[in-house]
Amino acid sequence: MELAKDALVAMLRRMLAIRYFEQSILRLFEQDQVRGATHVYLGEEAVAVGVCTALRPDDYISSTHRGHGHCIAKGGDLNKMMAELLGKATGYCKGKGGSMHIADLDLGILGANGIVGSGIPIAVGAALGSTIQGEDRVAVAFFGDGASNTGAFHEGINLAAVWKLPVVFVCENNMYAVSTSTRESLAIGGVVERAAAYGIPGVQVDGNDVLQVYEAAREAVARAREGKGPTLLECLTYRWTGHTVGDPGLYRNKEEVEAWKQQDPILRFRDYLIEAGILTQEEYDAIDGEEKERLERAIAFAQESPEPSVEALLEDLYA
Ligand SMILES: Cc1ncc(C[n+]2csc(CCOP(=O)(O)OP(=O)(O)O)c2C)c(N)n1
Ligand SMILES: [Mg+2]
Repeated sequence: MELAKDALVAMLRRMLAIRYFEQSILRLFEQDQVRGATHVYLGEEAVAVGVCTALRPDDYISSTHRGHGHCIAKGGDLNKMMAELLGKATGYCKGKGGSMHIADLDLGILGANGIVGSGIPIAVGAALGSTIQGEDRVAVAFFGDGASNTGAFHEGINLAAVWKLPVVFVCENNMYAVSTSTRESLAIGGVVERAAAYGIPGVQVDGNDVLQVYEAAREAVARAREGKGPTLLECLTYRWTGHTVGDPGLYRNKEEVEAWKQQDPILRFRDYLIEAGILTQEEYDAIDGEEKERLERAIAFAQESPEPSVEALLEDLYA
């Protein structure tokens, strides 16, 4: 399906927002303004944006420890996200959760998650709930190549396949799980091959090509919504930085990292938009500038926000 210019620009904006959000996090972390462990999504922007563009606002996503991109792509509030990362009372979790606990149920964002693989059964549960309630909401589970080796993946995907639940399993294969290359953790050609074991379609795409991701996600979402069951979508991509902020990534060589940076998903999309005559360089620059400014405003909002009060420490406790 051809996307209108507005939709393409919205995709570009979200990819830029993710890029500037993550770059700011690296900087703010160094300045001790970001608290707690944080994993950034630089280089993987096309996956979250391509997939979320294929979703309705009331569809669900479950996320991972590397969740900022998913949240922004599904429409998350940059101010509340930034405030959460800076530990401020105006943040998504009132400054008490940090990067890996951001959720926005009104937007169908079921939450980032520090337990590798655990977003998968959460998405399957949301899809089951949607089905039981007679709704046609689809759930997307974002997860990594590493997560595809957990029990939660196999249990979740099998149940969804058997019950034909409206789930799209989106594997973000960024080639590493911390320092372990997929060369050492997969005995097959790709995570996608596992789809056959569950009797569902498996599709592998260039995860740095936002339109290719979108097109594959659109088909998988349509199939799920029609009651035909889940799809496993493997997006090949690469994380530009270390596993966590602060990891020098000594297990990868510079040439490999540089080669992937040449496949920058934002610059590739920009070049496409300009070459196809959809945007001029001037329009691109204006959009780029606006997204940079939006991010600066989010940082200012977070920095000017109050710390949580000492009394708030005992609020929102469920155990
Ligand atoms: C159940 C569980 N096991 C191990 C960890 C430690 N851990 C955190 S992230 C990670 C690697 C995840 O790799 P992948 O799923 O490929 O996601 P990526 O970090 O590449 O986005 C591991 C092993 C964890 N958080 N939870
Ligand atoms: Mg990985």
